[in-house]
Amino acid sequence: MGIEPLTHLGDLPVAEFMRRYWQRRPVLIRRALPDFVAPVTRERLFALARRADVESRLVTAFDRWRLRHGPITRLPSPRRRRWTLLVQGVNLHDDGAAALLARFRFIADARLDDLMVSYATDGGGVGPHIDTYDVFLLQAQGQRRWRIGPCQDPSLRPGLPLAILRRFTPTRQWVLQPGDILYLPPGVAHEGVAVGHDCMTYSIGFRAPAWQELLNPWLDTLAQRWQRQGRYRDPGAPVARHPARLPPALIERTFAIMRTLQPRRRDALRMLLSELTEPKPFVTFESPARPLSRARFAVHASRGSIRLDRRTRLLYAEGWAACNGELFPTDAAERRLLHALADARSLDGKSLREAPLPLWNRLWTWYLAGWLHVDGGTK
Ligand SMILES: [Mn+2]
Repeated sequence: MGIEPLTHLGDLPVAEFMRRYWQRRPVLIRRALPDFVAPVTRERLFALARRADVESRLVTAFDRWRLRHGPITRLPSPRRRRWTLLVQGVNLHDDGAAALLARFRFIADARLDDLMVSYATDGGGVGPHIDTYDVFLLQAQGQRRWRIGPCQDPSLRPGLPLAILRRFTPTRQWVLQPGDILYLPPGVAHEGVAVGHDCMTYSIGFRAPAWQELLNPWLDTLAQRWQRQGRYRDPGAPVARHPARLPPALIERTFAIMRTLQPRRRDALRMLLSELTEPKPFVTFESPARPLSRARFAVHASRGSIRLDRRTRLLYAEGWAACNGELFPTDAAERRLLHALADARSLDGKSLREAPLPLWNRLWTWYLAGWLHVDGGTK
């Protein structure tokens, strides 16, 4: 039931990929996914772009660069050259796309960002640029020419609606065919241009949290949490012979109080879990229309199976876990099953029969919130 992550990209074992290329250098892998069938058709993609809950952009380069944000209800003709449609987070809206992304779970979920699909007509692209993300550029349909090079100068062309590099000196280029993958670590300058019409590229993106983004919410809570009564006192202070000199006792006492703020390892763990499971801004969950009662839920689930919604982010570490931004301590009795659910993103009914009561309660709450679903089982 769970989707097995890839063991190889083409002939390259993923362990070797991680050792040699991940975060280090670009690599082109021909026929990386030999059995690859594109899960998202052009029509499906265009339909997604029309929706208000889907993040999409239309880039045209007819006379000059133009950018429009979604929802995109009218597209140029697929026979017109030099336009491209980009749809973000396709894995959040499409099971086939989510399944494709799951094959890249040889990399930790904490690093996974999303699957973006771009559709382009002949000559279409978004110009030379750099990304802060690791990306697998998987050619899904048609052909695209990628040119890459070192980024010596990150300055951008002024006055454009897109981030396009002022200077781009490509050193390597390839034309990708369906099933080929080009992996790029962050910071490599690149440009992809469709060769012929009906070009579709899937960008499987991996985020690296910026320290600033990650730590800011924690620093804010620290400021709120840190309430302390009282003031500095100095009974018995010596006569100030150098009145402008800061009293050493004031420095010592202040430092002693600041030291009490030292975070513990557990604080880092909790911060990471809640930040990295926070749903993306566009994500909403739908509760079941006619929810099962707590008892019926347990019956259905233990006869069939449960699976996490494709939008749900569930991460765990040590004695803690977080689901969609909600942090909780896990108790020893539920831990094994909860971790199994998080790793496989599904659990069969047989293993659920041993689930302790607190875990059943948790699962039922998640079911009511639309975070997980019950499958199969007889009624
Ligand atoms: Mn890019």
